[in-house]
Amino acid sequence: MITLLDYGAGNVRSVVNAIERQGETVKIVETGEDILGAQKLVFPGVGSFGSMMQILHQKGLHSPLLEFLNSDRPFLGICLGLHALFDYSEESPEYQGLGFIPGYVKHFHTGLSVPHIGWNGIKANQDSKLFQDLCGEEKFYFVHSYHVVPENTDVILTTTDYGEEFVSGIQKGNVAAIQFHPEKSAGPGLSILKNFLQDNTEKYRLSNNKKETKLAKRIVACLDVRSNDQGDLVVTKGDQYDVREEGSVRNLGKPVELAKRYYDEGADEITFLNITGFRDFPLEDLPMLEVLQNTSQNVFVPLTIGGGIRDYTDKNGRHYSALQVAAEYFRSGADKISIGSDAVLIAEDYLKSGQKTGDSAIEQISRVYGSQAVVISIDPRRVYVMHPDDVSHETISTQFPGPNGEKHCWYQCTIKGGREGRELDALTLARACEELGAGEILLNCIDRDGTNSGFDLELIHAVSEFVNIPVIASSGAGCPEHFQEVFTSTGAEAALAAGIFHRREVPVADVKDHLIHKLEIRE
Ligand code: 1PR
Repeated sequence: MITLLDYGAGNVRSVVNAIERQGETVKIVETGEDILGAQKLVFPGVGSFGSMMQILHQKGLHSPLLEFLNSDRPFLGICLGLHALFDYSEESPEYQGLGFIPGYVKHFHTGLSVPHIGWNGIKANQDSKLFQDLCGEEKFYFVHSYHVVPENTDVILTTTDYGEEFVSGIQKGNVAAIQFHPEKSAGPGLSILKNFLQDNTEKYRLSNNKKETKLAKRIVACLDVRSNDQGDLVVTKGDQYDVREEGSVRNLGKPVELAKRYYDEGADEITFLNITGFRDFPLEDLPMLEVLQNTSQNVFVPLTIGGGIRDYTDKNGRHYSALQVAAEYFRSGADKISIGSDAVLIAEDYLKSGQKTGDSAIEQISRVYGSQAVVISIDPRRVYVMHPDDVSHETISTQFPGPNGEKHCWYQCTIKGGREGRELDALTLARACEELGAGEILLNCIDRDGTNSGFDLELIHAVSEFVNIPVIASSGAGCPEHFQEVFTSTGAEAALAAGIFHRREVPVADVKDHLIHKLEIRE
């Protein structure tokens, strides 16, 4: 029996699924007594340090947790569950941590994109039972903006490199905690959990030498999902956002099956986009929640869900906040949520007032779940202009002149799946959402969507230079070379495709095989 501390602000479902995959049963902690009675305790932490410590105090779990740690029974902290062990965090300096490990939690200041999102390696600083069956070359999934700084270096279990060498794991007796998410790190992550769950105390050496670890470029498989005319939830695919073929919604397969196939092929992340979310209400869209629940049982890489995340009033006049909608998705197994149309409207209000209200979906969800959980999906289309001064938008000079020889263009944001253009450009939207707390940009392109003609490199380059958060390139991938091109000529940290995977034109594995000796890739 494994006890798992769920303080209510994270995706514990995936951790439960990963532990149950090892044949163990999980008891979710409800009370302090549960903690004190636990043989082994797993503490997954997602969200913000402040809200975590606040909830632990409110639920009376703070002292029992500290008592458990001091009893030296087996403990595994994950991500924020590592940060909680320290004295305080720069993320929420007004809150104290557990103080079990002297030291503090520091924000990244490395000049690289923050959050640190993706697959990176670990270097061992001591032997551990957690390292059984690992060779030292594995990569694990990180998603965080802060890292721990222990006063005593003896507790350091692992370090990782991201602009600077940071502590990615600690071990003190039977208490261990890691920055990365083992439940989202595919096979190597499942091995770490298996090793923690075993009763043996033998320690293993991680054989890798101290060579610098590198963050891998991510290959993301995207599943645009909607109900077809028969009411079944299907994976569809637009051609420049038009998903109909001979009058019917294109049906390219079942969401859970396709997601599992892409995971098995090596996809680093899976994204579901509920493309009619702008008009349907996701919480009534139970099939979408079931898709997430079923997928998270067998897919152990990060899941992003988008579509319809906004404040909503149902037909009975009952109001739901975007935070409630997002919370339902997180409880169903999502690690990140993606906001499309509502982000455009939120940014327009913010840019007009110059004020942060704290009430927008972006601010609320990033405050509770952390900025790394909030992705902004941008649906832009190219608009040519003769001169940059003809518009008040951020423009670029383009190598691809317009129909009248225009050498400049801007990228107009749209909402409702491209149906409505707005007086806002993609670069300004991306920066505004970053200022409001978003952690990542999913940068689509209506002109390239479904065309197999390659990514819009000019758009992706311009946006990734304009913000300091990671950018996922999307739309237009037609061959593995397009992925190499977007990674070598833009700052994109991830590249997403849909059509070539669903139409079985290019397997995910072929993309990775093409890149493996050219770029840092997770094998
Ligand atoms: O506006 O918050 O409800 O979110 C709606 C979400 O659904 C947004 O993320 C929006 O991008 C997406 N969406 C809405 N309508 C469509 C459509 O196709 N009619 N999908 C749609 C847009 C973007 C990617 C696509 C890539 C890769 N698709 O999912 O797969 O462009 O395509 P490719 O590799 O096949 O070229 P909200």
